[in-house]
Amino acid sequence: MLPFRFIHAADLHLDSPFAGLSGLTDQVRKQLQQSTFTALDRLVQLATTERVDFVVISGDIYDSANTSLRAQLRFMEALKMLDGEQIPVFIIHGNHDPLDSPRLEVTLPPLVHTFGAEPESVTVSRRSDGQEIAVISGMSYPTSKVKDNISLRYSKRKNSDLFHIGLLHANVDGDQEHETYAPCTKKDLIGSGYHYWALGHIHSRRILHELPYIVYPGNIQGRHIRETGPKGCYLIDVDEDGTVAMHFRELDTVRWSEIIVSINDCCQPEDFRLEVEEQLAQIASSHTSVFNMVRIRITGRSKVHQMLEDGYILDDMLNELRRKEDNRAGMAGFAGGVWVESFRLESGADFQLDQLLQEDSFIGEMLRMAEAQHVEEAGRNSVIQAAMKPLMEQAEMRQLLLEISIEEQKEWLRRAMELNTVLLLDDQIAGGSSV
Ligand SMILES: [Mn+2]
Repeated sequence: MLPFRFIHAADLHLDSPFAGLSGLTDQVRKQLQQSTFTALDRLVQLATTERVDFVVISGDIYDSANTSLRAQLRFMEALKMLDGEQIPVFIIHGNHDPLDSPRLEVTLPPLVHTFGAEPESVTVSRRSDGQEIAVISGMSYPTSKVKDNISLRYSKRKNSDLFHIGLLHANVDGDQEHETYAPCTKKDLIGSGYHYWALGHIHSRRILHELPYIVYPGNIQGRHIRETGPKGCYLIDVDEDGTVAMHFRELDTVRWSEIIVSINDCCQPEDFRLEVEEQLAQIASSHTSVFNMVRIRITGRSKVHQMLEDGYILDDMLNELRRKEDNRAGMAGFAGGVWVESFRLESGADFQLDQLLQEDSFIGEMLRMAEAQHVEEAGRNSVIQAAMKPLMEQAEMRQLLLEISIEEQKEWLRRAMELNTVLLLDDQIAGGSSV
C-alpha cells in the first residue's frame, strides 16, 4: 500500500442563519454569519498547506435545501481553489442538501466527484505519479428523508490491496439526539471490510471505532449553544501498512461554551458580577484565536438569588457586558473576544432544600410533590397545561407556547417551586408559627 494523506470533513452547513439569537449587534451578527464561510476557507488552506492527496466531505454542505446563491458560489470557489492545487474532492449530499434541492446548474471542476443517488465506488490515484492509492465509495441522499439502512447497499470491499473509504451520511447506532436518517449499526459498517468510514450527520466529533475506523468529524463551525467546543476536521495519514493516524484540526472562528458561576459565596450582586467578569477574562485569555459565545449558568444558593430573580440586575449586566465587548471587538477584532449568549438562572434562595424535603410539614409536602412532578411526565404535563390554559386561548400565544421545550418547562416548574418555598418560609417567619 502507498502512504497517503487526506482530509475528512462533514456538515459544513454553509450560510447557517444563526437565527434565534437576541441582542446581537450588527457587527457581531455579521461575524457569526461569516463564520461557516471562514471555516470553509480554512479547510481549503489546510488542504493546501498539508499537501493532502484528496478531501472527502460527508454531506450537509449547505444548511438548507433552499440554500442561498451566496453559499453555492462560495463552495464553488473553494472547489476551484482545491482543483487549482490538484487536490481531488469527493462529496456526498445529506438530509440538509439532498440531490433534489433546487440548486444552480453548474459544471464542477474536473477533480471534484459528487456521488449520485446510488452507491458507487471510485479509485483515486496519486496526482504526482498516477499510482492508485484508495477506493472511495459513497452515495448522496436523493431526497431529504432517507429512512432505510443504505449502508447495506454499499458494495463490500473489492479484492484489492487498496485502502477502502466509505462516505456515509447516517445516524449510526441510533443516537437519540439526532434524527434517525439512514440508520445503521457499527456492525453493519465493520461487515463491509472497509478501512475507514467517513461519516457525517452527527455534529459532535466522535471516533466510534478503530480498525476499522468509524468517524464523525463533527461540523466545521458550531452554530448554537448545543454545539460547544472546538470544531473542525480530521487530517488523516495512512502509512504503507495501512495504519491510520488521526489529527484533529480546528477550523472555527466562533466557539460556543457554557460556564457555571455559583452564587454560594456571594453576599451581594456585586460579588456575583465580579465572579462573572473574572471567569470571562479567563476565557478571553485562554481562547485567544476564536470569538467566544458563552452561556452563563448561575447555580448555588444564597440571598443573592432573589435579587437576581426580582430585579433588572441580570438584564443590565448583560447589556453592559455586550456593549463593552462590541466596543472592544470594533477596535481590536473578534479573536479572543467573549460575548455572553445568555444567563440561565438555575440558582435558588437561601434555604436547605434537602432538609425541607424531609420535613413533615406543608412545605415539605409541597416540595415532595413538586419534585415528583419534575421527573414524572404525566404530572408535569397536567400542571403545565393547567397553568397555560388561559394563555392557550390566544392564537399567537399558543403558537409561542407550543415551541417551549421540555427543558424550559422543567425550568419553569423549578423556579415556581423556589418562589413558593420562599413565600411560604417568609410567611412562617411573619406569622411566627408553623403552617
Ligand atoms: Mn448536519
